[in-house]
Amino acid sequence: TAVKSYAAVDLGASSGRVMVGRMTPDSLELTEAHRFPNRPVRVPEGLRWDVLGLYAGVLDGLRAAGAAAGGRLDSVGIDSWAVDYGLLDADGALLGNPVHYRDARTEGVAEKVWATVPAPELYTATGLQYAPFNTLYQLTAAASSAQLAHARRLLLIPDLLAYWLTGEQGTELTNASTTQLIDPRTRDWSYDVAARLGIDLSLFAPLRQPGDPAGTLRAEVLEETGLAGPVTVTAVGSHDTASAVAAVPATGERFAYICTGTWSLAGLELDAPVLTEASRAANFTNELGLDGTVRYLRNIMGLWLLQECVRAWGDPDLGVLLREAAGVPALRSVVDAGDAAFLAPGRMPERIAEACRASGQPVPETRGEITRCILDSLALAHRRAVEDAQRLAGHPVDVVHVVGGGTRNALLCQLTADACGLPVVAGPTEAAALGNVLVQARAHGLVGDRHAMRRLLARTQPLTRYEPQGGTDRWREAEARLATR
Ligand code: LFR
Repeated sequence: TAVKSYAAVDLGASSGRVMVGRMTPDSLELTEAHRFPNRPVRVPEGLRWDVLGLYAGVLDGLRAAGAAAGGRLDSVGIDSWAVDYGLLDADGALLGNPVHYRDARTEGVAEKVWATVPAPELYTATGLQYAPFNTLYQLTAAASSAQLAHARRLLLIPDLLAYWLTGEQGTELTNASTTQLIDPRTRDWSYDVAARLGIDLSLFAPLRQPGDPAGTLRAEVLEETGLAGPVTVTAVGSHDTASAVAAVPATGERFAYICTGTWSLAGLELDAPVLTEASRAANFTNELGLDGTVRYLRNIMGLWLLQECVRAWGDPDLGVLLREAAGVPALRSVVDAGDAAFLAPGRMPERIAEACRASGQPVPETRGEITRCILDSLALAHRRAVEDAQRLAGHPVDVVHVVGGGTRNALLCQLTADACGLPVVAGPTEAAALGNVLVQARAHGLVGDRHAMRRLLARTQPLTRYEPQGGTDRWREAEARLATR
């Protein structure tokens, strides 16, 4: 059988990469063609994405991907972080640099939105957990801006890049579901919410589903990348977390997943949303996945906490830090890794120390102690999310799949197994890129349904199993320390 080559553009909050998946119906090999930094830039107006820099990285990546695949790509797919967008004017030109979701402009905006659509009603209508950066709040924050007044189109980040590559506009559904403007029951726009909040849905291009064709690379793009045309762009789960969940190598139904990276996204794949008041109070979200599935999960601050400390410390060697952390006694102090107080950049070691002091726990001082506090806190937050999700959805699990960057962190994987009291299966690391590749392959008939995709992953990807150790009593005790704050 002929080998097919699919390029996956996968943009994370701190780096972008273009990967090549070489596939036959029963083999899958992923290689990295190009990796480039994604550095947010602070200008006087606030924190912005350098989206032209990212697009240049994508073009470099496609050139490298083509070279790796002998000049021919069968398709290209794009995924990135969620919620953020670019605005286009009537000529189709980008109006300014997309605002970063960690920008402060949404402070205090939710209360205004809730005055019009009460939070419980907003939850039943959209299924989304409260996060200050949901597109709905960003658009409300920007309501009187000159940019929005001039905007004729809003494209989410992966859709914006797809537009530049192909000239065609669309709004991919999994990522659209993070805007808080989609009804998870109908999987269509939440017309009523948008109307009441004065959000113009005609700004959005028509919805498209993962697997839909999304155009072909423009002639100029072919020329710039040296690719032989025509090259199709295929819509994938363009929310990186949707692609990562698609690549969870589960073999049954009774599993939880944790997509680790800058964030930890911990939860379940369900057939229907959970829109109860208890679910809202627990801040669980119902984002949309492949084939009518719901990604029922909670956002946890994730390795962002550690990345920000490492940045504050002037980039020491991560291996050394983790070895030091492994030598620190477990669970001396923990912080609430779900707390939005950790969202903004800056002063992270101090903020973690302050949180420990405020909850009456020993204050971690050395880098090793702070790193240990972060890893224990993440494992604890993983435990809470996995437990809460099972209870709220009535969907018990007997294994936790950890995918994404955190799979490289053996201590975090072991602590997560210990805290959950369940085996952890870690891998694949490049889950988002693999999910991206597999949805393209499926659209082109190379692999069957999403269960077949998972079986192929379980067979072809290196996975590491961690058995839970030491009982969960000490984790329950640590949990109580945060609850009584
Ligand atoms: C992970 C992620 C999360 C989303 C956050 C902000 O990369 O996409 O799922 O909540 O970034 O967009």
